[in-house]
Amino acid sequence: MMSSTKTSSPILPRIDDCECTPSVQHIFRRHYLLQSPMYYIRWIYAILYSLYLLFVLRTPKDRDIVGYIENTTMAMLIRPATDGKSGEYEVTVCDCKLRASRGYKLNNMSLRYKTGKNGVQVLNFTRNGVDVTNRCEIFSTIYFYHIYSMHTKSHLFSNSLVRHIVDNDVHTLQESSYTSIPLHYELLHSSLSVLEWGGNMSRYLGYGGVCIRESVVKESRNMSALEGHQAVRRWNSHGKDSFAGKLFRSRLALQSVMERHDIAPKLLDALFNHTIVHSVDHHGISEWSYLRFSLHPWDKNCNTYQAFNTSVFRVLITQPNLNPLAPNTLRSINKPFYQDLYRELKNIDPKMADVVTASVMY
Ligand SMILES: *[C@@H]1O[C@H](CO)[C@@H](O)[C@H](O)[C@H]1NC(C)=O
Ligand SMILES: *[C@@H]1O[C@H](CO)[C@@H](O)[C@H](O)[C@H]1NC(C)=O
Ligand SMILES: *[C@@H]1O[C@H](CO)[C@@H](O)[C@H](O)[C@H]1NC(C)=O
Ligand SMILES: *[C@@H]1O[C@H](CO)[C@@H](O)[C@H](O)[C@H]1NC(C)=O
Ligand SMILES: *[C@@H]1O[C@H](CO)[C@@H](O)[C@H](O)[C@H]1NC(C)=O
Ligand SMILES: *[C@@H]1O[C@H](CO)[C@@H](O)[C@H](O)[C@H]1NC(C)=O
Ligand SMILES: CC(=O)N[C@H]1CO[C@H](CO)[C@@H](O)[C@@H]1O
Repeated sequence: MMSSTKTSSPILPRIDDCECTPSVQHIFRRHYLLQSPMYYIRWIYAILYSLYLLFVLRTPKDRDIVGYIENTTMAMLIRPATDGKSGEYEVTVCDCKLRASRGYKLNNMSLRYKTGKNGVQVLNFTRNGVDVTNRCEIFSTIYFYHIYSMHTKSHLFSNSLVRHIVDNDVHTLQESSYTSIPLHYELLHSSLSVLEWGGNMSRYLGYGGVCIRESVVKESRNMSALEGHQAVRRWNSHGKDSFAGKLFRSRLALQSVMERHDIAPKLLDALFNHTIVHSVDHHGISEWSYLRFSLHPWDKNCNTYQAFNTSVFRVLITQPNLNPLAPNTLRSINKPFYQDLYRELKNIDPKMADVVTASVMY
């Protein structure tokens, strides 16, 4: 049962509310003990595996670009072509605030593609008003926008949600408080972060995220791409078994499980992003980016060193990285709420249900 609500503050999208205040100290301790060592262990694996991958990865093709967009939260931005041509779709981003190293800035981008009997075809792509035809650059630009803007939005409500769970002692959701706040603290303040800080990059780990931290925080303040339920309703039009359709059905499943377990309905969207959207999106990112491309969207081609950097980044940061002894997946938590949710998600897609975690863990 939900305990009485001491504070009724709304759950807010604040990525930078990640300081170690007294009430969340135990979560920082748990994170340093159980989750953060996984990055050091996995680093060795990432290096070795990436050396092998250099021999097998191929450059992105049109179907990789479209597959990536349709099977990650980028799917939320897909619209039928404005001139109404059937089978043609557009993805358009304006007023983006993201900056990359070496002084580059992504202001806007627009992709148009076609699906049909002969497979998919990218028709045109513009970035900052300039046409780009190189498939590597197109993929890399979309990847850059997705991980630092769209995906980041699934992290945004987590700090506030965790503080709500802790401050109100919501026992049913205890597992949903793990790791998220300390993880965000490390991303925004640690010198080991994968994000650049004033153009500086961690020298210790040897992988190279290329986005500037301050620009990620700035971009995260604009949630208009996710305008509440409108966005959610639109997903259903993609078809029941598309990525977006499955997310739509998962949200309904979460809603009914929350009702059964007496969890305040106001937590729905935050909890949805924090558990299902975040982990399923990570899974999509890593499945659809086993390719040879540079992390920097303005690199004209991808040399061996850049391909290696990208691969280390993917294995270490985008691939789900969990402590096998404390994975915090729904499946592994032997408590009624999480087991109930796991069962419902399994009816939608068993593979998807297995990757969902109770909180933002990586
Ligand atoms: C892409 O091409 C179509 C016609 O082929 C054109 O109408 C549209 O404006 C172009 N889009 C971009 C972003 O260049
Ligand atoms: C896109 O960005 C470029 C500059 O980077 C700007 O000149 C252009 O007007 C922008 N286009 C749109 C549609 O906002
Ligand atoms: C970035 O590195 C430069 C040169 O090493 C240093 O002077 C500067 O203080 C660093 N900036 C930050 C924000 O750490
Ligand atoms: C690869 O990562 C290292 C370490 O962060 C970075 O210094 C380097 O610039 C990156 N190289 C490329 C080509 O992205
Ligand atoms: C927020 O992002 C949307 C596109 O996702 C854009 O149209 C809008 O202009 C942005 N707003 C601000 C204030 O940057
Ligand atoms: C996250 O929550 C917001 C606000 O409740 C919601 O509008 C949005 O659709 C969710 N984001 C994603 C990626 O599902
Ligand atoms: C693996 C997977 O889920 N692939 C899906 C990617 O998106 C397309 C279009 O929505 C689906 O048809 C695929 O099944």
